[in-house]
Amino acid sequence: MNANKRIKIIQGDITKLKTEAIVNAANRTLLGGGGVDGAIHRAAGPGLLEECKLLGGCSTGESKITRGYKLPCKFVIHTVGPVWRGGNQNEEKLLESCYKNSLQLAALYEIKSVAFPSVSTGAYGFPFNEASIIAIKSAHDFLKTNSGFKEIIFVLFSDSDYQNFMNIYQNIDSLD
Ligand code: AR6
Repeated sequence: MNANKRIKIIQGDITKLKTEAIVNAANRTLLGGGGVDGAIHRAAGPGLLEECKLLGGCSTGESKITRGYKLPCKFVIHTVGPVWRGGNQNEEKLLESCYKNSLQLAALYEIKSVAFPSVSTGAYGFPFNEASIIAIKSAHDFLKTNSGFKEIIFVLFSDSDYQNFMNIYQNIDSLD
């Protein structure tokens, strides 16, 4: 199926999703934090933290996988987005790596459905529009070469982020 038809955009709380895997916007310790990371750990319960403690942290732009514990999803893919430092610290490439590595890890585990939050655009301060373009292009590129992958869902927490993301998605060029 056409890559565009396998991209979904919704507004809501990612911890409620029954998709096979959800992605967590974590930090390098993988030991929890605020934002979506805090929400995922709260909803998953203490088993998630216990498994995360065994992972030895995660570098920026990389991803690691755990089970979902009390979450409705089966797996959590933890990725560490870059902190925005003005744009000259390789932030764009690192954010692209978060999406690519998370999707490759999903494929390795034979996961066919993944939901992403807007990585790095909260506490880490990455400009929303640029981050959204990177997210959409990375997802599209992955789907083009992974025809068996069912869907990539972008979950926007606030209504304004949802509206902005939809606008960007509808107006983005160079998706073939
Ligand atoms: N479902 C979906 N999206 C959410 C949810 C939710 N339940 N809660 C927040 N968001 P952030 P970052 C959105 O700050 O910028 C943590 O402390 C939020 O509105 O969670 O990558 C980590 O431990 C925003 O659009 O992640 C790190 O230290 C997006 O998720 C640091 O924050 C990302 O915001 C990571 O910062």
